[in-house]
Amino acid sequence: MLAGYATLRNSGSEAVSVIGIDSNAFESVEMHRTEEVDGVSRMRPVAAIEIPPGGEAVLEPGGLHLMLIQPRQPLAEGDTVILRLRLTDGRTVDAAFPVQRNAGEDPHAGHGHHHH
Ligand SMILES: [Cu+2]
Repeated sequence: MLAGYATLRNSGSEAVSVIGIDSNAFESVEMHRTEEVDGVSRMRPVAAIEIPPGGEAVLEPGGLHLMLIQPRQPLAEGDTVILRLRLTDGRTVDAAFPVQRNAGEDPHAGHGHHHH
């Protein structure tokens, strides 16, 4: 499993929320938030990621992130995967994510390696 990190920007004048993510590159993509509870970090699915008008939502280790489940093909560092973000207003936005090893310290990020 891979974890996805990015900064999502909203240049519009109204808040938008990402309510789902599709990708041809993965069996499924989930949105998660890592929370620390009694010193143990756990991740929980979130239904939406809200981006304020003129603002951004940061997907980062230890916070909001994407779980990229079951790549349809092996991915290597330097590859780019396209994720299609579904927004509350019905729009979709394609975002390109570069594949990196060890993108962060999130305990779940460590599962993102593909061994050949
Ligand atoms: Cu997760």
